[in-house]
Amino acid sequence: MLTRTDLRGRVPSPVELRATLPRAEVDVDAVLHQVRPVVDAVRERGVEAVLEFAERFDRVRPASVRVPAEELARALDELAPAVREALEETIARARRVHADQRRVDVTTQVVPGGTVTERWTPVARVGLYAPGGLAVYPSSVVMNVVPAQEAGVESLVVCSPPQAEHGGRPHPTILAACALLGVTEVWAVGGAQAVALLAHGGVDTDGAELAPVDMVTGPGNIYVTGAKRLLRGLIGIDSEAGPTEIAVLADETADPVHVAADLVSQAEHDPLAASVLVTTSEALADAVDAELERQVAATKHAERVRTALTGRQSGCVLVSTVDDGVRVVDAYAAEHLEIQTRDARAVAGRVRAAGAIFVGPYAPVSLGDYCAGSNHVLPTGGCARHSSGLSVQTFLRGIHVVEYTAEALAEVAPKVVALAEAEDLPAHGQAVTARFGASRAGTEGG
Ligand code: HSO
Ligand code: ZN
Repeated sequence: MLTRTDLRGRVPSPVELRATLPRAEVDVDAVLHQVRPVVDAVRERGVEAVLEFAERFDRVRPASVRVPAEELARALDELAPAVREALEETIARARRVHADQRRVDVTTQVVPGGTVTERWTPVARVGLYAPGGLAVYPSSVVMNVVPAQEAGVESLVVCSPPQAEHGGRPHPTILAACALLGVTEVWAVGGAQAVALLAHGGVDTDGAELAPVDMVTGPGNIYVTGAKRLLRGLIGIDSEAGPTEIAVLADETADPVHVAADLVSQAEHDPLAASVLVTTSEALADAVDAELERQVAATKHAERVRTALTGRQSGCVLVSTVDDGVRVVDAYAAEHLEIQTRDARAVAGRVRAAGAIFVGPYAPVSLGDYCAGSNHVLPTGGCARHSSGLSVQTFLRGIHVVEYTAEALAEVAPKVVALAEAEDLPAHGQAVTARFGASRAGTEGG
């Protein structure tokens, strides 16, 4: 089922590797001409425009956009107890991991009397987007809200599309997740218009205000991503989310049933999802293929999964050694990487590019999607080469706080002046010497 690429007996160059490895092509720029008028309309006409787009795209016109507090509480009351318990466990585990990510301020004494402190300060107000439609993921609400809360973000607002079958409110499990997390501000708005409303702020039909946010995070479709691309700068964003990806690096010790199940699990998200097997064992590749046929036939979303697995973004790469495999998965930089080899932990230690690494036979990606404690908002499309997943750090800014005494400044003044002159910026030097020397004495004298 997986298209094979045989790299045994040779180690391709980095350029060749990039050209060889399968990857989905998502052209966000191609939708910008559709997204721009939506963003402009919301900037100019606020909630009025939001309601028009709701009618057009979501086929419902909510009476108001802000979700009343009692509806959040009701959604939680009506949530199935098993789902509530599972979400509570997810939240508790994620909180433990993310609480440990908090940073302490560090003060460096550069010279006697001269210090620089890096002060970690949370973003003041954050908007979190939770998709509706095909993908209703309360788990993603948890993965966005928990790191923001643990970072100390004081003001949080969640946006999610209005649903016709739920009276123009977001999906009830999204509302219930918000209630469990202690999020009290939820607005029923989706798509590009949600990102625009968060960025510009607006006033609801009943006068309730949505204050503009400093940052928007959360997964969404290509229009949401397009709006983030257009509004980046006015607001901060997390990395642009593309279709989900799993790569499995396996040798002959891997269990083909597990490997196939994990490849199917992420293919279930999206016909454009990528499932990639990198292996030293042709026998394992054959066994995984046979297992995929069996498992795909039996799975609920068989059509979507088959499209993903047979798409050009998925495939199987044969390599000579596990270390060659590490080179391949590094070049691919998967959102999720599983290591199913002998000495899996040591192999994982040699990997340099992945959004998250799942080590050994008992750490499937779907554990990480829900209950590992790790975050599941991770860099896709090769962005794991330079970016990390969502964490407390995403919501913090490190502010350098500089404190120097007169003596410490005087001591370094000639160096500031020398550099200022080398850059032909004499006023820079003057700003230092003005504090000492003749002109200072003149001022005091006058
Ligand atoms: N695998 C997805 C996250 C998710 N899975 C949500 C299930 N629900 C991207 O990491
Ligand atoms: Zn998933």
